[in-house]
Amino acid sequence: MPLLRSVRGLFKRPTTQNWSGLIHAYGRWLPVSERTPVVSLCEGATPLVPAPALSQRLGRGIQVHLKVDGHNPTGSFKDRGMTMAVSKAKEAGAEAVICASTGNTSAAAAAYARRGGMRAFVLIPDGYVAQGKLAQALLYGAEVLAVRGNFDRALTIVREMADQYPITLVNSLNPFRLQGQKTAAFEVVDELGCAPDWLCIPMGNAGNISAYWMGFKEYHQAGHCRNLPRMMGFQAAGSAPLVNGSTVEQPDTIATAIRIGNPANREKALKVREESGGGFAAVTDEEILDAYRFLGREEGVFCEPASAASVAGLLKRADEVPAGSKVVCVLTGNGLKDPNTAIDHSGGAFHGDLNPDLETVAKVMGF
Ligand code: AN7
Repeated sequence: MPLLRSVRGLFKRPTTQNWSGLIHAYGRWLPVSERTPVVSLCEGATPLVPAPALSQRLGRGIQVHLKVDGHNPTGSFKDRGMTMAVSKAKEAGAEAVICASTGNTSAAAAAYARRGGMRAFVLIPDGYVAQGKLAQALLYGAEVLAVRGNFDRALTIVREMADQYPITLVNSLNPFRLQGQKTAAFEVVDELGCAPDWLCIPMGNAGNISAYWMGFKEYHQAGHCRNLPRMMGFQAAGSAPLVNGSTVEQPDTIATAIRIGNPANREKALKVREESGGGFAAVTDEEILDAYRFLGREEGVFCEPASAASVAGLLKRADEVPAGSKVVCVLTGNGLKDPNTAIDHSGGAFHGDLNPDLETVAKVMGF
């Protein structure tokens, strides 16, 4: 049956054959050894999806791809960092991990810590974590501590906790987090065959932009790509300390994942901007929601609001993208994380309370 075999071959994604997580795939680039007990949920190898509608909207031969990191096991890029941080914590004999989180870090920390046989403590800003993320942390078996205060306050507390008690911090201040996250840049280059001209990414604590840049630089140095991207970081206008150049005491945005006023990786991020010739900009909640809906309706991609900031930023700075450029927008988290924002802001057509008969249904459908 040669035909059947060849068709089967066509539908196989070569990169996921025997894929058993990013530490196995990229171990030689990571600070691990044979003694490291790898805690993995087969994270990584996320799709780089072409974005034809977005490319057409930009015009001038610009090609946009979406790095859909919401395909990771807990639905966000945090899994890349957490497989490393938790494996190294286990190697060091840790029995518990702690993080502050706007939601995604807590979900990832909970999943990986429990899989590694450790306890997980997560501090979240009470009332400002999307429903799906809270559900995950609880279901994975973390101890969830919701504090009256924002993320920045929670991070201060967990840093002090990790200083004073035998518990490992797994926020992006933990250097193993960024090591794991840099593999996303490797995957982009492996798939595109080069680095993009522009890399658009949302920023909260600015760990991910720093990790991507580290990955691109390492691959470049090793001769895997000839070019390096301009790193374009985007923040929500109501919480844009890296754009304004100063801490925001009361950060505010619909994109709760990046509702962060005092970024932990501020210095690193400024260095990335300088070294890459990149730029930072703020996007309003309205621009974020426009990009969020556009991705859903025109590309069939459902990301969370914070992730859409990368596309909102690209659209805002579109005039500066050179003709013929390759652009990658990082979609950091899955849209299902935040069903409430989707339902409230989809602009979708919902016809409720209908009589259960053919006539009614046909009428609503316009027949
Ligand atoms: C979907 O989960 O900080 O600039 O505590 O969840 O590396 O902080 C989340 C951050 C972008 C920003 N997109 O990344 C947390 C947390 C999503 C995110 C970011 C986050 P960084």
